[in-house]
Amino acid sequence: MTRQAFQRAGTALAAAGALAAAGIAACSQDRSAVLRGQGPAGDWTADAPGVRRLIRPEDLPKPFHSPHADNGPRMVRRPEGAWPKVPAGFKVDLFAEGLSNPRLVRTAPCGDLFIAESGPGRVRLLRDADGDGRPEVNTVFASGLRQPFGIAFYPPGPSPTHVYVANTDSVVRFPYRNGDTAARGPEEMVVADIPGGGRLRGGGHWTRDVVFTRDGRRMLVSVGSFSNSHENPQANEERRASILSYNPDGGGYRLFASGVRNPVTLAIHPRTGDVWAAVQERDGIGDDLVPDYVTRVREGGFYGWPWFYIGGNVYPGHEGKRPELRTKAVVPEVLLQSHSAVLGIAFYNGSAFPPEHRGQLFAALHGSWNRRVRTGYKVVRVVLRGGRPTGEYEDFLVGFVNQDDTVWGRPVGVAEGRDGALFVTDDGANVVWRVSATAGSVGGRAARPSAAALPAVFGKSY
Ligand SMILES: [Ca+2]
Repeated sequence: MTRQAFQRAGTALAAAGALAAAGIAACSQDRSAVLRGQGPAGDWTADAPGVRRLIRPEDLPKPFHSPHADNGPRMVRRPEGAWPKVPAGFKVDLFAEGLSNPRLVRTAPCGDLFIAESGPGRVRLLRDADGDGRPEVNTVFASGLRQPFGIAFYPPGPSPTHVYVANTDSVVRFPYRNGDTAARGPEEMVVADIPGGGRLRGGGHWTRDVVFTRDGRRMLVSVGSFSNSHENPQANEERRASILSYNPDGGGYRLFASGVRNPVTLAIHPRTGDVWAAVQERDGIGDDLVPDYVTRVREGGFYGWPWFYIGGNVYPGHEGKRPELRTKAVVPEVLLQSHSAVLGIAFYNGSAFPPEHRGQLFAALHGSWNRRVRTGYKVVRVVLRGGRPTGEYEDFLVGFVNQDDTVWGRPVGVAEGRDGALFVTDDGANVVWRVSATAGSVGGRAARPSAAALPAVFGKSY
């Protein structure tokens, strides 16, 4: 069977599975309908706004339960009439288009969106000054960067003095004041020796994120592994598959967490101060292994890589190694469909969305390249209760995969705007989407805060 025929067969099987679970789509707004485990209903054909999933460590199959797939998406232009789908009470607008490889997005305290255009090595700034849902200012804040991804405003709070940018191999910063549309001074080196990856250094996970703890005293930098699961002992994995901790000036290095294969993005919970990470897990041992995850990260925690996964499961090829670490491997809190390719995460701290969407975590799933039937290609809501994960996650923004298996959009970054909308970068269509609550929805309100409300919003803790 050719690979394409195999994919078609897989898609047909999945569709049958989805039909068998016919209640799923019809009950997509029914909070009691939760898809458990992985399997046929876990792919894109069962996606719809409101569909919830719960994957537990005991749901994992054995390694090599299915063949390894290599079927990255064939990207196409958005078909006529296609548009991202969101739950009732929300709408999606195209905020900006014509960007170049838009990746991570973060909101400045003044409301400007800072977007890493990793390919061309720059940070773009978008500003919707008049609140009409389109940016009047669209400009380059900084350029000449090296595969930039992470962006952080320092110190935390309403009046940052610097914008930090995580290149693949360093952390740099620029002097900044609210309202600046271009760096007001030259780049300053903060950490010059982050292990780099990707196009410049010939391999390995290349994205680096940077965030500050809520008290502003520590700077956390996430660094993915060089290899899949350290199959080649010669590969240099020093200070990789880790979250590194520094003083904001780049001194005071220490290890914050280890064994986290590819912690693409980090987020600090605005009220609890917990450190959260979105982590991509391993490839090559089947369609339903290893689940990507989103979790609170314990300082000093070891998350298994490369010898173990999702707790003490032994990764094939590492049998008998490091037995003393097996019981120490922390089980992550929210397991996502394997190969979803989780990228951006952001807390929703605003009040424009209906109540059940407040205080929640949104996660962008870039989409699988190594699963027979695609999964990901959507934004999900990680369901929190009182700032803690429940383990469940729910489809929020879907619809980027066509029936013929081509793909027209790939979500990367998510950020809450000052106006309470959710912004999503898409490096498949090279656009930014804006998701807002529609007038008249439960808990909805005018998208733009009144002038009188601005200072309070402005001063909230990011
Ligand atoms: Ca505007």
